[in-house]
Amino acid sequence: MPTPKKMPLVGLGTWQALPGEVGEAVKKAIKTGYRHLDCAHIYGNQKEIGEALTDLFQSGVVEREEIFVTTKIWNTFHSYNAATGLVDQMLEDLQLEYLDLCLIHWPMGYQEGGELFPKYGEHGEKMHYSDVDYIETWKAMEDMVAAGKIAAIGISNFSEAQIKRVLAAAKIAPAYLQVEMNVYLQHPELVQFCEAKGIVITAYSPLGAAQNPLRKEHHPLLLQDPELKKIAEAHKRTVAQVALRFLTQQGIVVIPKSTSEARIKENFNSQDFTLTDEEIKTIRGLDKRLRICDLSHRDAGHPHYPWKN
Ligand code: NAP
Ligand code: SBI
Repeated sequence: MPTPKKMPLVGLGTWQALPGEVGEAVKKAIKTGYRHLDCAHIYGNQKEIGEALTDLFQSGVVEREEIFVTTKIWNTFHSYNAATGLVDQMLEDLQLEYLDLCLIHWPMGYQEGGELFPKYGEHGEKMHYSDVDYIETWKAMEDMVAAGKIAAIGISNFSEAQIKRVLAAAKIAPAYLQVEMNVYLQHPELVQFCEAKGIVITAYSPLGAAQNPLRKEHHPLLLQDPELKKIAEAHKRTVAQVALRFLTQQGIVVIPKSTSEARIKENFNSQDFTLTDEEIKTIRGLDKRLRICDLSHRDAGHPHYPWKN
């Protein structure tokens, strides 16, 4: 049975880390000191990550027990059999005997058995849904914990109401929630709720998701924020480091994505300074409740879409 570990406060994001680059990024990150990787089946790069991890283990750079690996069950694998089958496939792809954390990627299930994005419509603007309830997916993950294949389980992109539903049905309560969170999307109510329930939050897109295809031209760029720039200058740090430290100083885990060695290091070296109460207050005032990773244009009609306006 794998022993659950504490999730390290800074992890490496791997979405949009390209084939041919992601393995090197993982190696650079581990050599820099990262001990936490955020992966997902839908990113399409887990085989390369698995090869990089095996190289790192075989060359003695790091041991399996020292790293925390998260992955996620994609929306087309929500039924019990599909979810358990996918966990086995992800273990094989990542070349691991167990996952430290497995998340349900989104609460909405999509039609199973075919493409990862079963789209239709003249411009592929609609999605074939499945009516599988995420509670069924949760039960599959609980059984994979009992089978020793996963150490901890959690959810991603779930609303507070949906988390309450999982808590009510669960034998194993969710230990982690991954959501979009950064200076422009601070979720104060959700943070309070998770604290009360003992759920650790992981902030995805902690730097503002500049490369997310869902970002609109008019969305302000967090890394160019003038207030953050002033605070960064006062600490002789970068805006990215301030944005990450703002979250980790509250105990929120961050998973910035980078494939550049310099930025991988910059992001990791964001933990050895402290923002003052005054600076925290200023940054709290920058919240815009700006969600970039918003699928409502396509999925708002899904019965389990998390964010109803
Ligand atoms: P992010 O980490 O906020 O931003 C990544 C972008 O910032 C990349 O373009 C990266 O480019 C650049 N960057 C990284 N470090 C930088 C620095 N120090 N200075 C300037 N630019 C920097 O956005 P994200 O990729 O959306 O989120 C991070 C991770 O969260 C993902 O990789 C994924 O693992 C996870 N995620 C999960 C979900 C979910 O549904 N659960 C959704 C989105 C993301 P370079 O690579 O060129 O450095
Ligand atoms: C993908 F692989 C393709 C599209 C896409 O859009 C929404 C955000 C997301 C996701 O669901 N999880 C991510 O990390 N990125 C994604 C991933």
